[in-house]
Amino acid sequence: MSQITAGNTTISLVRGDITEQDTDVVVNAANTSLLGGGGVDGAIHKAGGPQILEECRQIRAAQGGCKTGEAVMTTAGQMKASKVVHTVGPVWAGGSKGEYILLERAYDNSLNLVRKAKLKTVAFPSISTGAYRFPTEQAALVALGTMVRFARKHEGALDEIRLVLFSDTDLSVYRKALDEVQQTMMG
Ligand code: AR6
Repeated sequence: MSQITAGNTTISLVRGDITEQDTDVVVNAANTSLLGGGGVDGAIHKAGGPQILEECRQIRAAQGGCKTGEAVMTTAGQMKASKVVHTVGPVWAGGSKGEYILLERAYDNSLNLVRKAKLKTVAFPSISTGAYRFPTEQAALVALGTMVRFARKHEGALDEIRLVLFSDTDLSVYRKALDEVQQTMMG
């Protein structure tokens, strides 16, 4: 399964590069400093150009970075998307340190920023499953479950929520999670 519909929103899985997505918004797997890093964060700043870091610095000056589970929005610079939502997922520490709820909040707060900006389509990477080591199987269920709940709660707010997976392995893990979500939440 590669896509489902919930509350008029298509939730889809693709293999690809987050920086090349044609959605209104792309989401960055940032850190609390908002000053850049490796992985998705490095790729987004490289593709979008220095304007993104400049806006991140302004946000830092105004509110002192971004806490884990929260999200902020900047321009997308030279990327096709018009905005970047920077969110900070939790660092995996075994699962009993609030990681699940913090990951859910990262997705939910990002989706709410997109909705409040009246933008219609958004692409997410697999937040926290790289440098932050959250197990992909569990992260996929959190990501997809949060998206389905959001789409139902805010019916018609977004047209598409896309998850962009960087490897075939991650894509197949997310496909399996989507099957599970389909059976447990949509059945
Ligand atoms: N497009 C889509 N997915 C990607 C891309 C890309 N261009 N590049 C990597 N991935 P990570 P995290 C995948 O480490 O775990 C940074 O240094 C990657 O294979 O980017 O939330 C930040 O500054 C993995 O599956 O994010 C933070 O310090 C997933 O995206 C920290 O890493 C997330 O990997 C955040 O760590």
